[in-house]
Amino acid sequence: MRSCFSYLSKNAFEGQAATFCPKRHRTRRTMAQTEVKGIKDGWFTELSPMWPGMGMSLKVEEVLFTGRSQFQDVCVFRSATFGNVLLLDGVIQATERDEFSYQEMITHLPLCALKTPAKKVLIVGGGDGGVLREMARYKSIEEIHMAEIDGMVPEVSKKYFPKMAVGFNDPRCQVHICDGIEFVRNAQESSYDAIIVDSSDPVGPAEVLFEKPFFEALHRAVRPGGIVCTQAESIWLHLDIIKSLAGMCASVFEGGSVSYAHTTIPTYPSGQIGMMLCVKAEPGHELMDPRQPRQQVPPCPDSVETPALRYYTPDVHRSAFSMPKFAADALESSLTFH
Ligand code: SPD
Repeated sequence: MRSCFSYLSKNAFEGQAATFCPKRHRTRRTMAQTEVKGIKDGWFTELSPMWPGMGMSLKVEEVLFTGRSQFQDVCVFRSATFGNVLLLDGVIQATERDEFSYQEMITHLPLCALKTPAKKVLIVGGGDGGVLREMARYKSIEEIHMAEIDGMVPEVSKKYFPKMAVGFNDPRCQVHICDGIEFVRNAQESSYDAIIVDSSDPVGPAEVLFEKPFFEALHRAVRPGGIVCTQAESIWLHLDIIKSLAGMCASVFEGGSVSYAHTTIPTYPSGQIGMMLCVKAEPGHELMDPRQPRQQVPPCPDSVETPALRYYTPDVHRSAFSMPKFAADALESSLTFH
């Protein structure tokens, strides 16, 4: 098992100096000086066998950071029109311009669906801090745990994506740099109201986060009536993955429910990405339908620290579960509510 170290988020910036030294990595090189996989002639193109025959391109102004962690290549560049862009192993994780659509939806769909306000929540992955920023809006939440495998990601995010990483300052947040699967396995049974798995694609370090043993551990760790929400790829490119994920989730969350919701986002492959929402059965209670928003996201004034919501509304919540016919037909037998 990999070693795990934790810190309360308040101390994270001090901890950064001891554990993260950007000078060891290449920073602020010009395009001519830096060779980054996927960047050629001033353009980054995202190529992967997961979306064969296509590639999203962004014009690069400046490469700000490149590094190799124990797990993956990490790169940040300033784009011409989407602000700073975070790449892990050459795949876009977040851009300053459109990250909110994904971070808001993967967070507020599960938290607003809950019958009672969440008090204790877990993020697996999510090291860029976007989901953490969204969770920190809820005053009901007393504890936010994050289990992120790659310590380089939060540190890079704090430096190059300060508006996304703002939640690391929240005193309710405990960051654990460790294997998320081990963390969930060791969690107290039925202890979380909601668990959000904000993973990258199922190649490399995130592959295991799409497999049954991990979902069995998630099921154990979430409370009855609680909800697990995981990144679940695109209906345009990954119907096969979504279908087998939904089938596996249905077998693990037996007696509960499994639903797929989606959001639009221009810089993810095909401009769309989804989330699988798995509700744990609560004996003696009516099965919770996550398509209904029951909680409100506490309003917050638009500020430098935390921007007001830009994507999520209760109407968007309800409509996020409606799918085009081809996807609804393909997934009908695997989903509880659609
Ligand atoms: N194809 C990229 C999918 C990335 C999903 N995770 C993004 C992390 C943002 N917090």
